[in-house]
Amino acid sequence: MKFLYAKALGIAALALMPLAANAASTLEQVKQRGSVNCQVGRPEAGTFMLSNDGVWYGRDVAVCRAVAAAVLGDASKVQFQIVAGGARFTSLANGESDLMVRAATNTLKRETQLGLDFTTVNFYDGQGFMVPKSSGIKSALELDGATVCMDPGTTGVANVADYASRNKITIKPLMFQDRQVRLATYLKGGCDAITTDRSGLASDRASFPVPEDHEILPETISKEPLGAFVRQGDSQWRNIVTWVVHAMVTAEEIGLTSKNIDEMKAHPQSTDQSRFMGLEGDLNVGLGLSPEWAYNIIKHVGNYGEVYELYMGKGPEGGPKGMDIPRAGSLNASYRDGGLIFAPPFN
Ligand SMILES: N[C@@H](CCC(=O)N[C@@H](CS)C(=O)NCC(=O)O)C(=O)O
Repeated sequence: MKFLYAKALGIAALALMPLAANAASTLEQVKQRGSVNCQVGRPEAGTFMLSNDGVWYGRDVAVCRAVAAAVLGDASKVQFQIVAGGARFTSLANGESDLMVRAATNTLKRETQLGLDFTTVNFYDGQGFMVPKSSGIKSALELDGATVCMDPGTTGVANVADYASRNKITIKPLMFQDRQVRLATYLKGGCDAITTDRSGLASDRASFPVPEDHEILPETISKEPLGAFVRQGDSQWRNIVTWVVHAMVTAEEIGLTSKNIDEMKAHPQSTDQSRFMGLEGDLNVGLGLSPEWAYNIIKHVGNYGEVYELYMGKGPEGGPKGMDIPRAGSLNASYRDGGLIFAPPFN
């Protein structure tokens, strides 16, 4: 009986094998489709913004574009997809997107219970609080008894509970999934403070009628390593998304920018530059991409530092204002300057 059962299972497994082997990989699907399906958040300053003529740009959008540049040689070949915050993980797990880049934090639970893999960090954030300056509040520790507006589907909820418990204070959460409602409630005095990742607070503040009237308090109450998620079970695609971000970091480390890369391609300064640009070696082979994959990212999107300055830094000259979050001295500085931005070696 046991044997028969095992045999039946074996046959069933065999019957399933050709199906699995034939299922197109994410890379093949993207190539066939000719575009990358990339889930981002609703337009907000810094991370995922939409220009008046309908072009997406921003810190997280740059990761979508870099993947398209690496895989298809064209950073514009991205279908940007927005789903409500509460559905972001299930939508990706169900196959609607090839990747999701929307200020999502890597956590043990998310990486092990949702059928998803985290790739790598493109921004180290941490949760903070913002209050109206008129409140006179100067520290999060003064929020004892305060009502704080937050998004129910985020890491922020447990962080606030943990922070309150550690500091023996009481914080009353007021949950609104809809960002506009959350911000409107805060602006009308419906809650004493608002909380989310600090870069999210900067972007919330940028949307206020008088940003200077609001203060982000000094305490950072959590670790929020943000980056792209992909579906579990396709390690080639996971490698592609992961190493696309590592390539942006590496380019900065070896002195390649969107502005100088053509000149460097004509006159490489070192063998690591040559290998990176696909002039020698075989770095592309295991990824299943063309030798120009990394060159295309830097040429069409830029290196890590360039993207940071455009969206999290000052912003382009004459263009939209960046979030003005200083990189120097922060976790997002290069490891050479004491930060955590570090790409593993390419060889
Ligand atoms: N890093 C935190 C917070 C992320 C966050 O605030 N996400 C926002 C921006 S994408 C969101 O999804 N809000 C709901 C929405 O935009 O629909 C997390 O991963 O939970």
